[in-house]
Amino acid sequence: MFSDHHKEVFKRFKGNPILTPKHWPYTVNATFNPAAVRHDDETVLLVRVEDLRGFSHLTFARSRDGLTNWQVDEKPALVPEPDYDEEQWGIEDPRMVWLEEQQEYAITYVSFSKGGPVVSLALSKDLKTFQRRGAMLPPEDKDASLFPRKINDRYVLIHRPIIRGEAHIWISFSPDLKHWGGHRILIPVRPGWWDCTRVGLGPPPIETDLGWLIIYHGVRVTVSGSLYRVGLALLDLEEPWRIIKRSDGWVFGPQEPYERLGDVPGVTFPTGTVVNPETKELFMYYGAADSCVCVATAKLEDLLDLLVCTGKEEGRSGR
Ligand code: BMA
Repeated sequence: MFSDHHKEVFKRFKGNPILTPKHWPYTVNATFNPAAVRHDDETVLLVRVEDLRGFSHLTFARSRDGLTNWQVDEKPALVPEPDYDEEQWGIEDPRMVWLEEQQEYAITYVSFSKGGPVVSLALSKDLKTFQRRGAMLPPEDKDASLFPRKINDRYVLIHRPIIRGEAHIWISFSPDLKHWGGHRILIPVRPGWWDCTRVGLGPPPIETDLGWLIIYHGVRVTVSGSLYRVGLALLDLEEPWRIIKRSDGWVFGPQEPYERLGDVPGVTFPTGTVVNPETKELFMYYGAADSCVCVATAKLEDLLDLLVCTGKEEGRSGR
């Protein structure tokens, strides 16, 4: 009835958590939900840092092996900008992709407007200077990332609006990163399942020979709070609104004390991956219990095998 494939496909790094407020050169409450890229021979995390007002900003931490010896920048890279209406109460949960065609990084992050959370976009060629593009779509919206390349000449965005109280993952398209259309539901919540209350994109989509690998979080509300677990899906390479496969069960979830104890217990929230081009090992960076940054690894091949062997074919979405 249920395959053992799902068990232990990810291995937690023994040195978890890799980043905590103790690593910060200034006083902070929590460090979590980081974007991740490989840049200049280093793994670079753009970490969400919550200050003692409860507002978040984004700061870089770097490591050669992506596991140890993290160097945290003295100063934040992006702080909420009062000139932008939607950045009054902090900026959170970045996702970052390298746009090969235009040789620049796209950072999508959550900021708070008077109307609720929105997704904002910043572009950067060097991770030192940032060009803010403002809010992409109306509230309420979160958990967004661009695909690393245009598909059929259009930028593609995965995001998670809340509409009529429903929190499904959506996909949208744009010719210029400004005007968005073709909106449709991509990965819906599954009533009764572990991902019944809310779903949201985790790290940016990963291009593989079999399709775009999606790592997403699914939420179930219980009597003692929300459980944030992790599932997988595979999207068609050229028609990314089409789900080829979706995992039945979760492949990762709160287990360790650092995932079960913290500001928000029971949360594993992946937001960045780095894939080693030689070994095809995938490093998944995640926030644990909204308190610290952790990493778990998996073989890319094992994740795809799991989807191909046990995933369900969902057919066309966007009903
Ligand atoms: C989500 C986001 C994340 C957070 C998670 C668990 O809605 O706000 O930043 O990690 O809830 O609290």
